Amino acid sequence: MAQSDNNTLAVPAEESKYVTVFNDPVNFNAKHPLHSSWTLWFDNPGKKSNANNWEQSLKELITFDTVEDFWGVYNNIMKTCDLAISSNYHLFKQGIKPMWEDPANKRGGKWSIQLPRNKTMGEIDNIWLFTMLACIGEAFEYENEVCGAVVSVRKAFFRIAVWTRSSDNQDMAMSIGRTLKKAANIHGTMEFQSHHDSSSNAGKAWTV
Ligand code: MGP
Repeated sequence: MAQSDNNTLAVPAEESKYVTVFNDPVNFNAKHPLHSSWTLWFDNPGKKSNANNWEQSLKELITFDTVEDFWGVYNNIMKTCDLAISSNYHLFKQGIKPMWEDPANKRGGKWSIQLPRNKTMGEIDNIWLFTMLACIGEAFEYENEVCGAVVSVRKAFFRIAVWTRSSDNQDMAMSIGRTLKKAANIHGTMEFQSHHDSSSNAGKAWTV
C-alpha cells in the first residue's frame, strides 16, 4: 500500500484487480460492478388482464450494474409489504423480459412458494431482499441458469419465485432451489414447475 499526499492509505490501481473505495479513499466514489446488469420491472395487471394483454401492464423501472446502484434503487422504492394487492416486482437480467414468451424463459421454469400473508407480513421484505441479493450476488452454482426473480402480492399470500432458463435438468434445478431456500431463509416446501406447465395449469415437477 502507498501513502498518499494527504496521509491516507491508497491502493495503487496496479496492485489490485478490483476497483474498491480504497482506490480513492478521499472521494469514496468507486462503485463495485455486478457480474450482470439487472432490470427491475413492476406490474399490477388487475382483474381484466389475461395472457393476451398481460404484457401491456409491465413497467420497466430501472437497470443497474453495481452494488451501490442496487442499494440506491432498493432504498428508494416501495417495500413489498406496502404494495397493493395484485402487484409484482420482477428483477431480471438485463435483456430478459419477465415473461414466459421471452427466448431465455420459454424452455424454463420457476421455483416458487406461496407464503401466507398474515404470517409473513413482517418477513417478506427480507425474504425478497435476500432473494434479490442471491441473484445479483451470484450465490447460485449454476448462475447462468438463473433468469430472474419475482415477488407477487396477493390477497391471501406473498409468492416468491426464481425463474430458470431450462426445466429439464433436475440436478441444476435442485441446486438452485436448495441455494435459494437457504439464502432467503425460506421455510416451507418450494415447488418447481416449467413455465409450459404453469401456463397450462399442469402438475408440479420437483420440490425442495
Ligand atoms: P400470475 O400472476 O403469475 O398467477 O399470472 P396468479 O398469482 O396465480 O394469478 P392472479 O390472477 O392471482 O394474479 C396471472 C395471469 O397473468 C396468468 O394466468 C396469465 O394470464 C398472465 N400472465 C402471467 N405471466 C407471468 C405471464 C407471462 O409470462 N406471459 C403471459 N402472456 N401472460 C402471463
